[in-house]
Amino acid sequence: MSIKDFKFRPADLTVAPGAKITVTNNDTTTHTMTATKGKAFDTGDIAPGKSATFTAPSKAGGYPYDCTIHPFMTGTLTVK
Ligand SMILES: [Cu+2]
Repeated sequence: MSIKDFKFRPADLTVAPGAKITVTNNDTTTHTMTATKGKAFDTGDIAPGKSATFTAPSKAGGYPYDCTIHPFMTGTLTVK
């Protein structure tokens, strides 16, 4: 998935448990993709033009996330 214009694309993503997810930041400012509860996943800072990969949780469910730098950037990762 990617980030562009302060939006996660797609914001809502469904993946298999334990899937590897790569996030590419196509903006000109740093972003993160961080689970809002329970530290389920966190890319840390992704600099402009860079990518980060994280592992989806192994437990099925819905995991809301945001960018810790820009909390208005939100989405939900669904594991099933
Ligand atoms: Cu951000």
